[in-house]
Amino acid sequence: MSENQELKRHCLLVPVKGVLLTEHIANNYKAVSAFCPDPSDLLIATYPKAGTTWVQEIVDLLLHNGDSETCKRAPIPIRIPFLENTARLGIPSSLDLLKAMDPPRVIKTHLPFHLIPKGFWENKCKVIYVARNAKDNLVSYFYFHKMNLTHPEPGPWEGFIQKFMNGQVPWGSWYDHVKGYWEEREKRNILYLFYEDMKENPRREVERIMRYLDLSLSDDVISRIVELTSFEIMKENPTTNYTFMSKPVFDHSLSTFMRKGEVGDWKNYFTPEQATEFDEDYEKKMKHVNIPFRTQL
Ligand code: PPS
Repeated sequence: MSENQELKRHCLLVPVKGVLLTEHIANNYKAVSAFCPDPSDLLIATYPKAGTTWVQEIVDLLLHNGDSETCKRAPIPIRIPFLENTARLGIPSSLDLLKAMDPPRVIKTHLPFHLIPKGFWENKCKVIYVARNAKDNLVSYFYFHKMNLTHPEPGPWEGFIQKFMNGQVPWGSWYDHVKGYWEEREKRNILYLFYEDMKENPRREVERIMRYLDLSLSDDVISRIVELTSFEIMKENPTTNYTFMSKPVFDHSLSTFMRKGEVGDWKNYFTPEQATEFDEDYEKKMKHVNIPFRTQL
């Protein structure tokens, strides 16, 4: 894409407390940081493209006893507002949406741990964090940059790898993000999930989420939720596949939101040299933590 087209996207990245955010979200941060949740509210936090929508849909179905019709009542960002998001394309700002909802509410965020409004910790809200291995997360984010016209143009693949490694992407460093929540997970009672575990055994992870939410659903309902949240069904579900959001926000002709949903897809994009360079850098950045990421199943 040419520089002119790049400018047309109007996507400046602005640092907030050391983390790059898109301009509209950075400008909204002061209001977001003052948001005070109810103790009954649940937060779903992720680095972008780690499996947010998947967990959102699982949680909504768990809270509605697997009732698929109720869970089609509205597109996912209306059912589960995206905390820091501003108004666009007929979807009101999330702070406005939340004002109009009675607790307990479920809220999505991509903010790193240190940018989460303090009220979530003061009120001891439950928090589910989902993490995905860096290489698959990066590939998914690269394709998302192509189709999300509110993100900067990703540029060539090789250059995007460098941007990701340097945290020069919206919501900043993947490394700091996954470490930030990992280090706080026990103290704050955060349920820390992995995308790869969900792919390996979705039922086990749905049950894990159910227990964290203090719910007890029948085996049949759990089976139904596992089926309704499969990649294939969510890809066809108009409330989860983001077809409700089109240009000038998402251009689905460039890449679909529900793209592949696989573990190990990175092997189709990284050259052996790129993988080696990435892994060497990864070892340095992650050497003080032992987060059990898996890059293949
Ligand atoms: S966002 O924009 O940050 O909210 O995106 P997010 O939902 O976190 O991530 C999108 C990726 O998750 C995949 N996905 C799934 N994989 C497996 N099963 C299910 N049910 C599922 N739902 C979403 C989606 O396909 C994106 O990953 P990629 O690798 O790009 O396909």
